[in-house]
Amino acid sequence: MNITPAYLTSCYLATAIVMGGFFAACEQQVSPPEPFGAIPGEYQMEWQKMEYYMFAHFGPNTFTNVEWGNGEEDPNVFYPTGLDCRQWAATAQAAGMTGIIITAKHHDGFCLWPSEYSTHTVRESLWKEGKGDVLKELSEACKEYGLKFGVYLSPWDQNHPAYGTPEYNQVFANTLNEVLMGYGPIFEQWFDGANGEGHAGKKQVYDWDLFHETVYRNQPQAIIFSDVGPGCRWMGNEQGMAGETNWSTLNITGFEPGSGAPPVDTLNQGNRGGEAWVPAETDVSIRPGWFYSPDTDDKVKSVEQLMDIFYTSIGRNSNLLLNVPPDRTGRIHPRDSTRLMEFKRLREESFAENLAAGATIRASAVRGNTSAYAPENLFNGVYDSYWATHDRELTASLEITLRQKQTFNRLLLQEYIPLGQRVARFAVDYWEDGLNDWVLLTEATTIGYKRILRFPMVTTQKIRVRIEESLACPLLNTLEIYQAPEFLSAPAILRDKEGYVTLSCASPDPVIHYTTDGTIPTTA
Ligand code: FUL
Repeated sequence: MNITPAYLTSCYLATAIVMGGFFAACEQQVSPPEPFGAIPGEYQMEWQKMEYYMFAHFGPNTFTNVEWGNGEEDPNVFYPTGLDCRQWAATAQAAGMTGIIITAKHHDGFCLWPSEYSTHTVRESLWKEGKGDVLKELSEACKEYGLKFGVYLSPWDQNHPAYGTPEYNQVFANTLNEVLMGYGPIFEQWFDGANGEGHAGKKQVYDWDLFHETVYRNQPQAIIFSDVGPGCRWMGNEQGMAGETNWSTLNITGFEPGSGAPPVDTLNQGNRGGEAWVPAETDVSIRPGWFYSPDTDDKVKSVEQLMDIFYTSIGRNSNLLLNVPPDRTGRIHPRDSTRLMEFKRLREESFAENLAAGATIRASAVRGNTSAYAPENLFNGVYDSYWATHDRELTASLEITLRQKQTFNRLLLQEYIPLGQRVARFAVDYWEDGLNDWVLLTEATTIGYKRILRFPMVTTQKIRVRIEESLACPLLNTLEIYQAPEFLSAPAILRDKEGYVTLSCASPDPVIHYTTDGTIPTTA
């Protein structure tokens, strides 16, 4: 066929609504989209795909019923009667987690390994006659169970005599060095921002450059967590609620972890078009406290609470670091492990069958009108293939026709973030046969690595995703639809200063019935 410029133009016009089979006749060479703004590094991408991993707070506080030990505890209080790190790893693996991060040293300064740079360690305890090493046991167990291993080391140290003096920074760097050299590979280095007084009543000015340089020298692939990254960021609360709007980009110049961090709502939402790629990590505990206490055995979060947390973390462009504190025997308590398995089962039931499989899809625009960027790429399960629009096309829509009418209540979308986070606002409509028209189903802002929208059950054969605002041409690589079991989460009842009462429920599944005159509500 003789392809003339006029022919290409007519192809372009004709594909204003793109039909799959049309590409073959009109394939053109088209350049891939340019990266937009800050983009993730290779290790940040690997980290993002880990999604869900375990936090293990363990140390003297496990035995003393306190959350913050003061560093004056007798090392002998640390006495797990049957430490079994393989049980932690087996539990994490069975729960569907991808790694474990342990509190190698919390604010009390107690080291779970026999550190050369401290006199407050497992070596000073009677546990295993001073010959024990929790980091060794856990790092080996993680390898055995195919999990990644990470460490939390608190710079705040209420035990070390040098804390509060310039020498302490080098002591802490040596401590880090020892852990990172001795127990790697380390996928994440967790830096707590807490900066309190040492036992001599002094505060420390931390040398973050020295600490970061020590991490990267030993473990170049490690993702450094802190309030402001640089690898990933605290998302501003410990309740498991990442922002509805959640940018993985953050302005970091002039900020520091701890009191010098950006406001918590900025950490919660990130900065639109922010200068650095610092994605959110949601850290939350399965119990009311971070450390084990027998007082909280009956307060392990319910499976519904965990499921809500799943949707407000992983479902909102954040990784989930779920704390499951080992108990005084040195094992994960059966209450917690049972709950983890129930949570896993509910996730499996919720995402059992992708109802978008076998659907047909049309896009309002396709980059270069080529199959390389066709909307079918949303369905092929290949991470690196995506649908894209032309550079100048910042709004677009996708129309999905399912194989048959389906009933569903979840929509999962993924942006192709290796080229930057772009989508700022979008809406989803469903086709209502009775009205012969589209009806708005839900609206949201950011997508990022993964966004899962919850809405009440709807039955339809067609949905439409409208991208209403994007910082650069949108790139999406996954669209899935599910019918998840409906569940109740505890209703929240709020009354403001004016006496205005709001009834809400984290899960959109239940329908709330109420009266305003004190009578018992009915479904009417
Ligand atoms: C906080 C600490 O003070 C808590 O004890 C806990 O370790 C939490 C994950 O980080 O800043």
